[in-house]
Amino acid sequence: MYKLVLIRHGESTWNLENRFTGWTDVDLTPTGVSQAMSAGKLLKAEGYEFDLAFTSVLKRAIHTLWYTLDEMDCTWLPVVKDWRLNERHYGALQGLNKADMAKQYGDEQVLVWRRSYDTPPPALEAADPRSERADRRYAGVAAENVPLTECLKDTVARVLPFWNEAMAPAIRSGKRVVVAAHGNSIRALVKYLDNISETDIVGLNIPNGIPLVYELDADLQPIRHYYLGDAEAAARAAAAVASQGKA
Ligand code: DG2
Repeated sequence: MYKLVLIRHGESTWNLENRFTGWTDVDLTPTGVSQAMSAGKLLKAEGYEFDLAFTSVLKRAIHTLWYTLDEMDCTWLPVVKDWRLNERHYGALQGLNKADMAKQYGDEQVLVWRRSYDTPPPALEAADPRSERADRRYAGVAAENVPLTECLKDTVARVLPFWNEAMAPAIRSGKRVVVAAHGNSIRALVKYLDNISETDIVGLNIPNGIPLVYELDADLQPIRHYYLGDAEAAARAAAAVASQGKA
């Protein structure tokens, strides 16, 4: 049996301000740092050890990984950073307040933007100063692959190839893997692993900074999954994420 640990980054400055973030590279808040450290403490107390870590190219996830690994005294671990683990691109919504958008457009519309499987939010203009197309961290990525908006289906379409080419082979080779990523890049992975329908994935919310453990069989099929620590607290935190898009 293999174990895979997924961690959504700790609270970011824009999570705190309730703003759509996507590919915007915002930092952790002090609460986010302490959530990442708690994740590390919990993993250490439960006897977890890792051989390889994966994260996105966004600092809220990268720093979460640092703080988590530091608590486990293993910042020496090899880390693979890849844009395909980035958050879902939130298009023209990036920077806007989720509750304000719900007041303006209604809770239902915001739910569609946040959680519909195949309806993307309005796209950024390529020339919009918020576009990441000119960011040199994406210089090696084909321009058409640097999104101007994404729905979850688009995120699955980039996360899955990365799973197949990098993560799954590492796990199969016996490496114990930890992933620090984002609400929607983790939802994309979980949808694939648990074969969740396009309708049911709407109701899945991932809380910040709580390790989500997947036990996988020899074919990397999930046997079971659970949040480490207080399951009720994890459920409350997931419900709070769901409410962020309400007026
Ligand atoms: C959040 C997720 O991403 O937001 O982009 O606003 O995980 O990087 O903080 P993260 C964002 P929701 O889809 O939950 O609104």
